[in-house]
Amino acid sequence: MFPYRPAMPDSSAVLPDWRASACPHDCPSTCSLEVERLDAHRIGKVRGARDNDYTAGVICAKVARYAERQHHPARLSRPLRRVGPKGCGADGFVPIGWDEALDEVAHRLKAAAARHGPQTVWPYFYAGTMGLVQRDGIERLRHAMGYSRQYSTFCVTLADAGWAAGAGAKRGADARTIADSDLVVVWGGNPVSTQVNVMTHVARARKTRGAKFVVVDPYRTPTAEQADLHLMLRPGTDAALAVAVMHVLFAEGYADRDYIAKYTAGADELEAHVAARTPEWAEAICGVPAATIREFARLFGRTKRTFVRLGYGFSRHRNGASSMHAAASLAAITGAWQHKGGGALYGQSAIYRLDKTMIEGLDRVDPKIRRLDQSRIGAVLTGDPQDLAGGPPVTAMFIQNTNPMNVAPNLGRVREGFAREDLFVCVHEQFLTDTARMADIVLPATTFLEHADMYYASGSTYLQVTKKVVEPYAECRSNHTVHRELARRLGASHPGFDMSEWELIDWTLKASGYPSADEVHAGRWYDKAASFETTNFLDGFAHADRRWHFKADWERIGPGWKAMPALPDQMTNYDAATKDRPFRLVAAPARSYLNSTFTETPGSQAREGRPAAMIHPADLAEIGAEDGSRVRLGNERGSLVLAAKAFNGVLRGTVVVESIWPNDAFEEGLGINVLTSDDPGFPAGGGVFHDTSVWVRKA
Ligand SMILES: Nc1nc2c(c(=O)[nH]1)N[C@H]1C(S)=C(S)[C@@H](COP(=O)(O)OP(=O)(O)OC[C@H]3O[C@@H](n4cnc5c(=O)[nH]c(N)nc54)[C@H](O)[C@@H]3O)O[C@H]1N2
Ligand SMILES: Nc1nc2c(c(=O)[nH]1)N[C@H]1C(S)=C(S)[C@@H](COP(=O)(O)OP(=O)(O)OC[C@H]3O[C@@H](n4cnc5c(=O)[nH]c(N)nc54)[C@H](O)[C@@H]3O)O[C@H]1N2
Ligand code: SF4
Ligand SMILES: [Mo]
Repeated sequence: MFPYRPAMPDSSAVLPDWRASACPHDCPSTCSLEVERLDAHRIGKVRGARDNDYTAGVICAKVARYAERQHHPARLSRPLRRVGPKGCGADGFVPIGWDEALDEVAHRLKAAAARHGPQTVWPYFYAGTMGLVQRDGIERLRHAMGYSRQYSTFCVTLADAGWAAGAGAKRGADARTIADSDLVVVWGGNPVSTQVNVMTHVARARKTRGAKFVVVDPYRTPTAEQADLHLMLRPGTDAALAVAVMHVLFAEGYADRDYIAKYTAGADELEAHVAARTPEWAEAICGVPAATIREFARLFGRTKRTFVRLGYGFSRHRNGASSMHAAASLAAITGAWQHKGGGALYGQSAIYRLDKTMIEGLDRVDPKIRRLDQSRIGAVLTGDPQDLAGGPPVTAMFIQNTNPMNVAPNLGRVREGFAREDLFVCVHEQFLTDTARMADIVLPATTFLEHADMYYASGSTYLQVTKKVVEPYAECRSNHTVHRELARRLGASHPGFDMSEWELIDWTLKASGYPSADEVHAGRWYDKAASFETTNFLDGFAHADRRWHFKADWERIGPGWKAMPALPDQMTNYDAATKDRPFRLVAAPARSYLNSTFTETPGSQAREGRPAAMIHPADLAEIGAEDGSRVRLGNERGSLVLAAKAFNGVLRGTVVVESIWPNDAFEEGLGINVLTSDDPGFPAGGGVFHDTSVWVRKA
């Protein structure tokens, strides 16, 4: 029985008071939560909703311990002004009042715009919260003021491009049907760490159907540990692997010719193209033994109900869009899409079809205003003329929901940019992050338990509307409140600034054909799932010809299309190992952190220990190091020192550093992204966080 009950006045709260909410963090699961409310200011336990059939009562440990974060002694409680040098700790900040802080921010943004024009101001945000009102409302302020636009490239750009090339729209098979599969392939993702709910559905398939479970990943992740077969490949070589699997599927009669004729385009050319690309050819590139590639291809070919869960990780390479297109194409060769429990899923964002005009101020977008690439923040702030698109320097920033001084690539250059004395920065945050330390003014932000919002899931089909569970901590204010306060001071007008959070949610839902905010909230979630026929594209894929495209039309997707192979193939333009930089670094997410979030909570810190470089014992021996040695990793961008961890769950030549640790967890004060490149991936940009060659020496 679900113990949720409607809100009661505090005085009568004798029984545990569980309130419904949704996880706001940047994770495809967007779990439905139940939060124990101890009183108007304090929460107790957090658990997953059992009667939501995607969450199914399971959430990750870091969110189950949310009280640690919510009531953390280091949470920001008041607006702060920096009096110490840029990058200083809490000691270098003094508390100020909200009016003084907001007046100052407005004054500095106005002064910057008066000097250089409005495009000198760069509002900067990402997905620290996935709530549409609190995350995306900054866009309304931007567009109403004519500030520089942002091209958001940290996360999904490469994967989106690769999936779109094949399917035409970002939607796919229903994750709940994983339970009906006979073979589940997790390709380039690590759901045990990054979206635990996938594993619930995999466990069901294994238990009830004896399903096989295959993982494709450069290292033995906690997910790979559970697999029947782990294809341990070199980073950035997924296309070679996928193409060799195609070779076997065609050559050994596993291709579903009827399905291919009805639902796909380009199969003849593809078959001819892969004929020479044997498992032996792929082994030389990806490092997976040819016999293992054949074994996997035959399993894939024999099984009708094959579900491919595509992660983001393998797309974070310069060639990642091509890898995504190649891996995603396998299900269209065997026709797995026709069977319940078959098909592929990368993300469901396209199913929700929300009208975001009011939240984002889309009616005020001026396409003539330049768009600055989020991942190129180092180049933008250090004045690269190409990145500035011929416009003025960026001299003022307002930052919410992201921590670029830690998570952005080419971190040395990012720090150089933030260190500029002529740059004004305001950061609205829950904690004094590495980015907040570079700010002139820091504003304290509410958490998802202290404001209303709406969320949709990428990994499932649920849309959720939430209300605050407790009162805002100390003087914290929501993002929306700050947008309104700044709009008033800056003279930005838009009807969205006159609405409450709830009114924005309600407007958006009604304009998009959903029930009202109150109705969706009362139902706790709204399932946007389509019929099996539609989720599995049996009524056609989302291209004009209704077919899966084996031959990608990259020109429609991005300006870097000329570098792309139209048919799935191994692209060579990535940061391959060289004699000087013989290792390939994968900077994968840590299980107990979520990007840079939760790096402050004691439970997560205790589980993660310290930053470590996981290296094959034979490689360690070759550099004269051993388990626990201090090693230095470096390349042309910089270097850093960390502890070596002998690990035989990688191929030789691969190094894995789970992240994203705060900068001060490292001896020299800069984190792992000092090594990662801000080169845009092909063909439309995108962060290449796992595409890095490095040297490793004993420190
Ligand atoms: N605990 C935890 N959960 C998270 C996050 C976190 O930081 N920590 N981050 C959240 C965010 S923002 C996102 S986008 C998602 C991402 O979730 P995932 O889809 O899981 O993607 P990544 O986390 O980037 O990487 C996952 C895996 O990709 C592998 N990988 C890297 N390069 C390659 C390659 O070339 N080929 C193959 N086959 N695999 C490769 C890595 O080794 C890693 O195991 O997770 C979200 N959830
Ligand atoms: N080395 C390496 N780097 C990576 C990655 C990797 O795999 N390896 N992954 C990349 C990816 S996929 C992503 S998505 C990015 C993500 O990087 P970020 O966007 O920085 O992600 P988070 O750490 O989740 O969130 C940032 C901040 O948002 C704040 N926040 C949360 N809710 C609110 C709110 O309601 N209001 C305000 N004002 N602030 C809030 C949190 O306190 C947190 O400090 O990192 C990228 N960087
Ligand atoms: S698994 Fe993801 S969505 Fe679910 S509680 Fe953890 S971080 Fe939130
Ligand atoms: Mo992400």
